[in-house]
Amino acid sequence: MTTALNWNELEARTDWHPDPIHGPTNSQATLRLFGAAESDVQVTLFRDHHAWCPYCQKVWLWLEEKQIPYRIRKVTMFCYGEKEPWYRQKVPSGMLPALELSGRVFTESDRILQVLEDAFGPLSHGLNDRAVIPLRQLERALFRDWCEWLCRPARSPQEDRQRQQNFIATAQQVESALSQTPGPFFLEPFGTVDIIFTPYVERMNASLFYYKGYSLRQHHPRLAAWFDALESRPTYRGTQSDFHTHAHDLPPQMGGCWSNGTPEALTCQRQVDRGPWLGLPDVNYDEPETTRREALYRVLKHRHHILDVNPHRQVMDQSLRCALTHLITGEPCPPPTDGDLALRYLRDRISVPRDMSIYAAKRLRASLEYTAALVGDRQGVPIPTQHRRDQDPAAFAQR
Ligand SMILES: N[C@@H](CCC(=O)N[C@@H](CS)C(=O)NCC(=O)O)C(=O)O
Repeated sequence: MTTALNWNELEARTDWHPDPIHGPTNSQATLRLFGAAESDVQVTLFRDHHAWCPYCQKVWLWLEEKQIPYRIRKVTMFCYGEKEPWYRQKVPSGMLPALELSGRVFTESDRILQVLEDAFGPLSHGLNDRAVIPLRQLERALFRDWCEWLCRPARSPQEDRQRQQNFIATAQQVESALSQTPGPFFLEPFGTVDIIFTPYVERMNASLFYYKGYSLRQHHPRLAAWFDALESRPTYRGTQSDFHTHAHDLPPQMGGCWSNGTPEALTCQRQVDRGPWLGLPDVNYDEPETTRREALYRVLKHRHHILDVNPHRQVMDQSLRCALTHLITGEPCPPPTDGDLALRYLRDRISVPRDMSIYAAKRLRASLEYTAALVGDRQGVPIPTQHRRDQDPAAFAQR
């Protein structure tokens, strides 16, 4: 057992100093230059603060892959806060993403990709290439079967299984499309089609595991190889989310996600919510050795607000220092009474990649849970499913 390090001692324990503008793809940047001068930037991407919006991820990944210098302005989604009035003036519907290019504003992610393609050239294959169009249609078919299975309550276990069969049949068409090329991607080389599939297949992987006990990576080997190949790209790693984030960001966005209540689903849910997080099939590359220091740096940066929003504010300062002490030293550090509630509240609200990378989040959740368990087994305030105003970014953004 050890005692908690103070904030200065914790500050001294991290040498993680990311460069959001010039470094690898990351969700914190508000400007990306790829070697260009700031005065050359012609593009602004409007995307959501939390990096939850799948259509935003599509455009974001495209810009990163093509290395187009761009600015990022972050906007609040209806499900977690108030839409910024300045954005309503630009885009009256408030919908995301939007893109500004040479003074003109475009919405609808496919239209945006077309505009980008016209201005900067395609990312390997063009959106209207003969090989691309049927694959885009296949992506929408998979999306529909996923929505049907996940987002509409089944009247019976048979109905749930029927929808599962429909989804699997379409996923097998995706498997067969992936097997048409010798490499892991849809077409050679990596390009537009992979980007179009990425946001929702990532969300399918997370949500079907959590709500249906179904692992895409386990049942679909070509999709598993495709994920592995995606994860070899720093661009994807920078936008990649995890199971916990998606399991809880999707319900308010999709109008509900329905568990089939099977023992497999309940086991998966428990692991996603309570750990162990290492070993979940949401990531398959090796853990970098910097992840604990990254997690520490990110918490320190926002610690005042993390303390302010905690419902157990009075014990959170010491409890959090205990968990961070464990994170960085590996030593158990018991928090005060009620530290279990305070720490589990934060454990449930780490969002990937908004706050940190996938492995950093796993390490932080593990230390929060380990430290919480030293004083109690009570769970924190439940995560809402109708909205996520517990995640309102307004106060973080002001800082
Ligand atoms: N068809 C649109 C769909 C965009 C869309 O549905 N965006 C959602 C977020 S994923 C949105 O902006 N909703 C309003 C909000 O949540 O604030 C596209 O491809 O861009």
